[in-house]
Amino acid sequence: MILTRRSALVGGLASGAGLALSGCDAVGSSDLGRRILFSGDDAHRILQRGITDRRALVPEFRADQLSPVFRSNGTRDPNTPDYAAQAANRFADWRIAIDGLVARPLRLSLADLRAMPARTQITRHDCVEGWSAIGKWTGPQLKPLLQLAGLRDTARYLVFHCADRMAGGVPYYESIDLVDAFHPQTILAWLLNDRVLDVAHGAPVRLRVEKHLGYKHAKYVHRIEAVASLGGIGQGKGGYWEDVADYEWYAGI
Ligand SMILES: Nc1nc2c(c(=O)[nH]1)N[C@H]1C(S)=C(S)[C@@H](COP(=O)(O)O)O[C@H]1N2
Ligand SMILES: [Mo]
Repeated sequence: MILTRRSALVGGLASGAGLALSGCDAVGSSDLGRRILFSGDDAHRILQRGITDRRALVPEFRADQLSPVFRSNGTRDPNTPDYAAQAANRFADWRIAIDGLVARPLRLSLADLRAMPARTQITRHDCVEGWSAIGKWTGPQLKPLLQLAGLRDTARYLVFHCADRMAGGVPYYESIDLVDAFHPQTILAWLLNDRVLDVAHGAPVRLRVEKHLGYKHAKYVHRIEAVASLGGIGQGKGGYWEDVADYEWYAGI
């Protein structure tokens, strides 16, 4: 499944604007690719290619391709007193903070997020535990929210703090860099398949960072913190699973 998406992506680019060699796999495995990589082509162009690839969109699907059931995985209910109270009140008093290295720290309500222009995308979610599902996600793109907050020049990563507690009481968290944060398909989803996001899938708001594996898609996000380094967060590897199970921080597909 994952390979399929990667070949679809590389294939899509190949048929596009002459960027056939965008994927590292493609570059490494073709003769022309090897010549470009190893014949003194300047590093800038190779870097440029990598960035272009990371900015490309992942495939989107048609409504008739939606999975009949979108599984839930990991935490299915944070079940803390605070979260339970918020959920009982249908998240009317819930706020999401955007802070850290920003000029204007924000606290936004669910109504604020719902009032923002939204993107809807039908994408495939790939969990490392061996299942995939196609779902339709709707919510504001992250980029305009970050522009509203005014990221400082020193900001390099966004940390997504979640409401659920994992083994040992440590909170789930995830992080992404600015290339992924500004990607058009990176959204804060509050609708799944045209319905208000349920608790099992991350209510009231979860990250969709479509170029990445499932564990990067933080559910129950209540704070987005802009930081210069991931060193001081959790155990410093950029995410809960990265910390406890050595999952890759860059989980690109
Ligand atoms: N806060 C939080 N986010 C999380 C998890 C979690 O346990 N807690 N599990 C991750 C994993 S491994 C996957 S595959 C997806 C599952 O999302 P879903 O429950 O909507 O299918 O959420 C990710 N985000
Ligand atoms: Mo997962």
